[in-house]
Amino acid sequence: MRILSGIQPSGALHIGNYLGAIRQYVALQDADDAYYFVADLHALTSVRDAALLRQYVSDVLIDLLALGLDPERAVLFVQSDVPETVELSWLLTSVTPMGWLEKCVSYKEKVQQGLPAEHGLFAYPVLQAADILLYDADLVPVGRDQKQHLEITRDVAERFNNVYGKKKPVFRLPEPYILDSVAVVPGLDGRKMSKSYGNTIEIFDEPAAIRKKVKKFVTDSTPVEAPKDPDADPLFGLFKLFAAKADVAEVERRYREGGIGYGEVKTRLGEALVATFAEARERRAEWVAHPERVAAVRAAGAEKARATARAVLDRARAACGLG
Ligand code: AQP
Repeated sequence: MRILSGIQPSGALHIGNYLGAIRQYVALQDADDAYYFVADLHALTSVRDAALLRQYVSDVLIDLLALGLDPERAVLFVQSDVPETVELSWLLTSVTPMGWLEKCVSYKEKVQQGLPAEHGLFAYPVLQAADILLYDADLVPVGRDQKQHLEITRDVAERFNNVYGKKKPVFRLPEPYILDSVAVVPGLDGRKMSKSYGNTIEIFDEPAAIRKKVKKFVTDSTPVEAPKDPDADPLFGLFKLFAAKADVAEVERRYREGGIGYGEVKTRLGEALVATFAEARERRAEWVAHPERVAAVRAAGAEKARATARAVLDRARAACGLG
């Protein structure tokens, strides 16, 4: 079983990225053949400052290492270090109907949010299909926002197989791996936590900044003594994902009975977040102090990823008559 997933270096990683994706990356690296990458080519659609993009790539690589990805167990690489990706993307784009991309929700949403309607943003799902198909991935751990893109990847693979691989399929069809409990982690305003909504809690902010941010969580005006429905409250939803079981049970009971205010829940959530990432914060400082080790991880990952990618790209090129 081969696992593959990527994460954009378009800003600091947030706890939605962690719960929705990175925690699964770490869990799956032990049992399986895993490839994880920093999707810098994708970030070009939103980050337009070269120095900043370099910084984000380095930060995300370090964040992934700090959060527990082990380069001895998983291949950790940067997308643009594998130029085969872009070539495969063109082979795939040549068989992708426009209509499939036109129906993508994420493109429409980003344009509505003010990103320019550029071809890179529009064709993003094809590049993503190349990312996945290039490694013969079986399983792709992602948050629910990526489900539609995964469906497109499968459709594009099937279409390529139908056009060029009638005797023997060229691409393996991947499956998404989405955990229901963390498929959409809520942000400070109750919508999906997302860099572009400005409602994120960053994993590696300073503890004081994390505590302060959590205080901004938008809540209703139900008084402290009134009973509240924990299942309908995004703040409790987040608390449940980070706090110890006994604390969750206690807070849940007090929600139902009345007698707990949102301020207390926010304070306790802040503490739970700081505690959850304390060890990772220490590991992060170690990696930051040794940039040469990070560079070595990146170079080794690129070499391993390219070897796998080359074989698949050659298969695809041969199938469609190139070379
Ligand atoms: N709120 C979330 N809940 C669950 N999963 C999430 N992911 C992101 N936000 C949540 C998952 O994290 C992985 C990497 O995401 P990404 O940074 O590459 O892109 P994204 O999904 O577009 O993240 P953002 O913050 O929402 O960025 P913008 O605002 O730039 O679009 C993916 O598996 C994603 O599902």
